[in-house]
Amino acid sequence: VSDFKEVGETIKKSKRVLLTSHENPDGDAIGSMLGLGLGLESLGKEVFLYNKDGVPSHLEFLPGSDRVRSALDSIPGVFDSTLIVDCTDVGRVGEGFQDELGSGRFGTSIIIDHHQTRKPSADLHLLVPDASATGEIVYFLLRCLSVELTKDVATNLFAAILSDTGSFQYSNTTPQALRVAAELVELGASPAEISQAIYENEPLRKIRLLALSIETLEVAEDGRIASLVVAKDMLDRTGASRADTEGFVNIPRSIKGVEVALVFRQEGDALWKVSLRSKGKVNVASLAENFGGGGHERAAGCTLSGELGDVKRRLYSKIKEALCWKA
Ligand SMILES: [Mn+2]
Repeated sequence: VSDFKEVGETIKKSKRVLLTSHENPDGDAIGSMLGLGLGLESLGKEVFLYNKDGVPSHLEFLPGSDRVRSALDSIPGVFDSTLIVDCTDVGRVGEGFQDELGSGRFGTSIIIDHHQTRKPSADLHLLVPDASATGEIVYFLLRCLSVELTKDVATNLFAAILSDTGSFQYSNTTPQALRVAAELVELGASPAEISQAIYENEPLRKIRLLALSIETLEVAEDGRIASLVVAKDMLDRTGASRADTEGFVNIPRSIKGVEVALVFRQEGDALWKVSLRSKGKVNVASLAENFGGGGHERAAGCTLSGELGDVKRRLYSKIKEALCWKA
């Protein structure tokens, strides 16, 4: 469903608006939330920003990020509408949010996202699967609302699109994504400054964690599958956090001949969060769905319980099946 008009009308009528996105947020989640929030403020809306996990340090440079609160209790009152960006499943906003959503405090709930869903979970939905990022949808939504896009809004939306297209490298880098990005640069977004802030600002602990994780590099199926492991003790040894594993999966993916790349991140003694990436031959979203996860064709995730060797076997056998159909 992509009804800009109905969503736009609901937003126009709202005075007090809560914006949120998924837990463990990425550049698109934060950038599109901040861009939309700042844009709506220029329309005179009272805007509140919430993310369960706050803003990751590499995104703290984004204008407005200091206003994101990580405790819902610290934001008082009732909202006319609640905008949930970059997140089709209200459950991913964080524990308890979905239950509270029906309490009447949050007004009309609106999901704005570029992912497909079979099971919409809000009152209204603005879903544009052709969009490269939620930031791209927000750009058009703000235009529909006649918001004048400031440099701060442009910076946030550019960061959102930059993140979700992998710096304009992934298959979702459409002509429209590039046109919107060009427009945002014209409005004052600086590609060089934004890229440097996001990609050349890693905490040392993250690189130390990567060094340990790279030791676990493993290839299988004639080099068509490659994986890394991030075990809990590696986090302890380096002082790194789970969020520091962001982007690790690009290392096995970058290897010549690899079709599917994985990172196994230990969440509990026998609990593994798996990130999957595909170069295009295997649809990793449907693969992840076998294990209760999901995502995009080329980027997906799931969580499996069991001993690592067993978890790998179960996943690899599904990947092998998928690879069998492709030369
Ligand atoms: Mn996104």
